Parts: sequence; structure tokens; C-alpha cells
Amino acid sequence: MVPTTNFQTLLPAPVGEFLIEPQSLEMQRGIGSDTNDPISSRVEFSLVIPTYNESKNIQRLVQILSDTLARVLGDRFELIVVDDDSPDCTWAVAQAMVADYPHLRVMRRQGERGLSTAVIRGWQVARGRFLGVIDGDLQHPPETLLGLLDAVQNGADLAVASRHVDGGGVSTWSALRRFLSRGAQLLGLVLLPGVISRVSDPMSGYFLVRREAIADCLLNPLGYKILIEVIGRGDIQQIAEVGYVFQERQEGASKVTWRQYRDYLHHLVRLRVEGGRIGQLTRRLDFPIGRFLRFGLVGLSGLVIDTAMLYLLHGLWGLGLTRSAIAAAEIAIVNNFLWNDRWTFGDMAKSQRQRGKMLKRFLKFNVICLMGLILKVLLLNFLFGVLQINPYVANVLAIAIVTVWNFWVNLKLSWRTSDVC
Ligand SMILES: Nc1nc2c(ncn2[C@@H]2O[C@H](COP(=O)(O)OP(=O)(O)OP(=O)(O)O)[C@@H](O)[C@H]2O)c(=O)[nH]1
Ligand SMILES: [Mg+2]
Repeated sequence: MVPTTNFQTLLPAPVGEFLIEPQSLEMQRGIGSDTNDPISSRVEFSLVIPTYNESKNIQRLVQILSDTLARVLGDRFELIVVDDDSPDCTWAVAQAMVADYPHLRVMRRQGERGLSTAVIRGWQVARGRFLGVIDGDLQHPPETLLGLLDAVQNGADLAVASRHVDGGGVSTWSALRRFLSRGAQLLGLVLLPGVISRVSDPMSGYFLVRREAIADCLLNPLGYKILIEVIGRGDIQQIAEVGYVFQERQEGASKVTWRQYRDYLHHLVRLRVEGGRIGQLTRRLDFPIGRFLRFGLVGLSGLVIDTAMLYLLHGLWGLGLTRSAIAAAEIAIVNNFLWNDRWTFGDMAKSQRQRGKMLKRFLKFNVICLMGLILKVLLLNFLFGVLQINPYVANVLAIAIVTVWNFWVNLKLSWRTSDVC
């Protein structure tokens, strides 16, 4: 049964870029000094608890965390549950506790899913100087928080709870799980040594970070391993590690699947590429080169489809040239749109999945491509007719210019996300 709650007070989920402000939004707006919200101005530590179907664990966890943190921080902390609209209504169970636990805030995300993004969305609404994450299934011992907190309060940018230092371990993991965990770490060391070698337990999902160390860094998380994102993109100088023993789950079920291993590999490669030369060039030029290359590849696939369809409709079926050309172009546009929506701008489309929004993107994409076509004809005439450039070279030049136009205008108009809910 869903407990009765005041849904009005649920935290709205941020949308748009995964960017953490150097100061919490409340502080910027001066809400912290508001007597209606006396906690805002005092929060020193914000702990995010990502949850999916943890209704059997969340109450106990909130109780233990509140007691543990109140002992050292008084009321200068907050707990933020970020639940991805769990079918077991974890968000509602948590929200029902807010009356008894004023430091608890609950977010119910409906547009997005995923552990790492949940953590960042939670940090985006956090008010503390120190930001943290802990699993919602009691596998991370809450008392370890005290050591982690002590480390960041004493100057560490990042404090990681580790299974691989003194006092650390895993309770009863199978040989296969140990092997996979260590194998993943080894793979990380090969692909991304600058990040993975900095901590003994890069797979840890239990850590605290100083807000300024990740503020204003555009994050792009994937899958489960939020720590490698923080080390890879943040400004992390001093790191502390505190040993802990990973507990066995007592209630609820694990969400780990093979997909997490695939996402991890993808994440490593992405951090590697974006931290490498292409990434540096992208930042220097302030132009998303990787995204543009994907857009170009999709464009090439459209060209192949356009040609094949023209051959089929006009060459084989004998339809009129103009009608065939229009139909072939539209089919290519649909192909390009679907790939771009899924791949090139997939990260941006994720937060706007509703049918109506997708249709709007598609219509805008169509209009922009049509304008691109007109631009191409004008350019071709100018390059060939006025500048007298060889027609084939002029054609390639016109295509290149129109591709950049199509990419930029679509990025800014079709897939743009606003920062309001
Ligand atoms: N918001 C949100 N939380 C998630 C998601 N997937 C997992 N979680 C939470 O993230 C934490 C870690 O997930 P688990 O499935 O327990 O993963 P694990 O602890 O590495 O693995 P096990 O030992 O098998 O439990 C738990 O609190 C989950 O409820 C998700 O997609 N969204
Ligand atoms: Mg777990």
C-alpha cells in the first residue's frame, strides 16, 4: 500500500546538463537566510541515496543515517533520496518519513533512469559544501561515513570508502563476482590509468567529495560507476581512503546486470577519448567535435539511403523523378532523425522522451534540413557561377558548409534542453 504523503513537497528533478553549481541554488537566491527554511543556510553535508525498489530498506537506512550524522553534525546535514519512480513506491515510503525527519528530502524522477544520473541530479539540488553518495540497501555501513566526513573536513577533495585497504573487504562474494570486479578494475587500469590508478577501489559507490572540486565541470555519467566520472572530470587533488566491508543485502534485490559491465566499458572509452586529443581540441574550439563526427556519419548513411531509394523508385519502379527525389529525401531524413535522436543527441533526447516532444524535434529537423537544401543550392550557384570553382569541388564545399549549418542549428533548436522542469 502507498503511504499517505504530501506529494507537493517532493523535490523537483532538475533537467538539462549535468552541471553542479559552485554554490547551491538556495544560497544564490538568498533563501538560506529565510526563516521559513532555517536548515538551508546551515547544511554542511548533503548525502544522496539513489534508490530503485528499496522500500524494505529505506526506513531503516534513514533512521541509522540520521542518528549517525546528527551525532557529529547536529542539524547541519541533509539526506536526499533520489528514486526513479520505483514500482514498489520507495519514494512514497521515504516521503512519508519527512515529517519525522526534517533533514530528509525526496526526489521522484520520472523522465530519466540510472544510478549515476540519479546521484548527480541529487547533488544538483543539494545545499551542502560536501556532497556524498551511499547505496540505499544497507550494504554500505553508515558508520564509515564518520571517517569519510573527517577526511573531507580535514582538506581531502575526495574521500572514498574502499574494500581494498586496511579494514576493507567483501563479506561473501562469489568467486565469479570477485573475478569480475577485479577484472573490471584491471581493464580500467589499461584504458584509463590516470583515473583508475588513483584509488584502490575505483568501483566504489560510497564516497564524499568537496563541492568545489566538481562544480562547473560538465559531467556526462553512464551506468553505475559515478566515482570514475568524478575523478575523471573533477579537479581532484587530495584523495583519502577509508576501509569498509561491503555487507550482504538483507532485503530487496540487486539491480546489477550484464548491462552495467557494458556501460562501464563504454564509460571508460568515453572518458579516455574526451580526456585525450579530440577532447582537448573540442574544449579549445568550444565545439562538440565528437557529436559532429557522429552527425556526419549519420549524414553519410542518409546519403546512401537517399541514393538507393531514388534508384528503387525512379530507376526500377519508373516513378517521376521529382516525386521519387522528394520521397527518397524524406525517407533519408527519417533515417537521419532516428539515428541522431538515438545516438548523436541521445543524451539530450533522454530527458525529453515524450511522444509530443519527439514529434516536435522531428518537425524542426525536417524544416532545418529543408532550409539546408535551399542553402546548398544557393551556395552551389555562388561557388560555381560567381567564383567559378570546379562544379564537383563546389558541390563538396557546399555539402560541408550545409552539414555544419544543419548540425549547429539542430543542436541549438531541435535537441536543445531548457533548465526548468
Ligand atoms: N535512482 C536509481 N537508483 C538505482 C538504480 N539502479 C540501482 N540503484 C540503487 O543504487 C544502489 C546500488 O544498486 P545495487 O543494485 O544494490 O548494486 P550493488 O550494491 O553494486 O550490487 P549488489 O551487491 O548486487 O546489491 C541501490 O541503492 C539501488 O537501489 C537506478 O536506475 N536509479
Ligand atoms: Mg547493493
